[in-house]
Amino acid sequence: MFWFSFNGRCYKYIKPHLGWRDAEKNCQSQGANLASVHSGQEHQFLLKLTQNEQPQQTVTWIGLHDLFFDGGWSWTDGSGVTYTTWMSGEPNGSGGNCVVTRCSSEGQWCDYPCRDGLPSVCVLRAC
Ligand SMILES: [Ca+2]
Repeated sequence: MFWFSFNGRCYKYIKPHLGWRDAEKNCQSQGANLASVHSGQEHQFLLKLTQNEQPQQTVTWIGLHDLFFDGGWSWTDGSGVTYTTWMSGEPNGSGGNCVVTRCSSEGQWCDYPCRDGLPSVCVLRAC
């Protein structure tokens, strides 16, 4: 699996199913973090990237979580939460403090149980 660049950052789809914390650790081992998303264009880019790697709609970890306190969303790469694209009715807090993309066919987000083993996307700050 390769890194793909968009707007000066690089993204990689991670196929093996990992829990959210292990997915973040796996990204960190490559000098990266789970992906953060800051615009509709970046969201569309990530959706296409994940669709190319896995055509079937598959919920996929990104770096958003509210593990510090309920509803206090933050990105693992330390960037600010300036953009969100939640699926209707989400986040609903049911079982989950970690966030997936591709929850809907448009790739919108849901909060999800952090322990679930899922594919993920890493982002490198520079590439
Ligand atoms: Ca949810």
